[in-house]
Amino acid sequence: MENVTRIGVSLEPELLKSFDLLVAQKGYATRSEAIRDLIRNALVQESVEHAESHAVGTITLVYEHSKGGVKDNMMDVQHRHHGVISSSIHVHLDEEKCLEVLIVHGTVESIQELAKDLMNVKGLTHGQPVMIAGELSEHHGH
Ligand code: NI
Repeated sequence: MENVTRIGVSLEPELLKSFDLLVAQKGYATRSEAIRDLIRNALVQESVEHAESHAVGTITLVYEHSKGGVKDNMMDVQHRHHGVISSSIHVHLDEEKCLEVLIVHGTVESIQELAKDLMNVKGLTHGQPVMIAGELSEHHGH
């Protein structure tokens, strides 16, 4: 690997033991690889904690399409936040249930507001938005 700086890390035996277990479980080739991953995750986490940071991500929704206007209410929310939604994927899970995954981009705050409004739609089960730091590039047209 080019341009790397070696650093020393001191760990208590118990913590090291647990860490080595994690390394094995996650299938990392080396401790260094695992530590690099942990640091990257922490940096991404840190960046998406700022409301004004840009992020891309997904929001996963499950609902029964014929129940109590859920589809219309959800569509209203999606249209109100159209600037945040890049795309969506709809899968009919069975006769009643639909799975919808929204691909979102924008400030962390705008994604959280969309997720909050979706959460308020009765009959919609949803996951918290999954966000990673980043911005769609200009040529994607936004
Ligand atoms: Ni459907």
